Amino acid sequence: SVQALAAGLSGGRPVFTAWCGLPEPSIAGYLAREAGIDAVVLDMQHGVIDFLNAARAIPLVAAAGKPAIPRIPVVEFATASRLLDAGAAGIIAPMINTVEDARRFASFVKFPPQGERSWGPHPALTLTGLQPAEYFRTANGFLRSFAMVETREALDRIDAILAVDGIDAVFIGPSDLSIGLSRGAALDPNGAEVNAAIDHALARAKAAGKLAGIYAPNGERAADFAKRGYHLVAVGSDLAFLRAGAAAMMKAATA
Ligand code: 3PY
Ligand code: MG
Repeated sequence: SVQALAAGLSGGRPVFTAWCGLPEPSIAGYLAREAGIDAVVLDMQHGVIDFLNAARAIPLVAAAGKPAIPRIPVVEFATASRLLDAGAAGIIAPMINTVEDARRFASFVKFPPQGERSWGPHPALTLTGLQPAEYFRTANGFLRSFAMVETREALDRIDAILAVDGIDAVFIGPSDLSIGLSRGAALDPNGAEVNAAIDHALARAKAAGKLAGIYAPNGERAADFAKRGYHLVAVGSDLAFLRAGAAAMMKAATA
């Protein structure tokens, strides 16, 4: 499951990932068992998930045979290494706006000589079943780093961000991107300007031989992104799943 993300992303069909923000680890573990869900994001930026919640959720997601992909808080790159030690298969880093941000993020995801990740992946060794020397030799190849492009600055520099060694993918945040592209005038993640940027970002990632992921707030938008050709499509969130399920069931109950 930890190693499966890389293979899934190059499998010719999109990887659909649930998006968890609620702190109870079993929610991620249960969602990992739902049909159609290939992976689970643990959102430590805007979700209520702290390091311990994430470290406990990762083996529950792995027990379902699925990869866990935490999103770290802004600039907390050291947390990326700790989450990989805990058995995360990839990391999403928000607000990567400069090449320097991208380099710093990649350095915490990749071991030397590619990066500067410190050694100590004890839970990851248990989850993968790899011997230390083999994990060290292969981890840079199977762990995936997603640099979030969600500002005007980042979009302007997307080629340079994609060119950073150790950055495997860009990940589009349509909400922040809409705020940035409108210079703070509007939150409009479904607008024409954002949609054009979404196609542009995917094209640039493909031109660079790298991957692209994106966040979708509902199933319809997720299907749209999958059709456009995104490699990873996050469908969220756990709270949205809960509310949609409650609304549908209560509508039926009170009909
Ligand atoms: C955004 O849309 O800005 C995101 O970060 C996705 O949650
Ligand atoms: Mg965002």
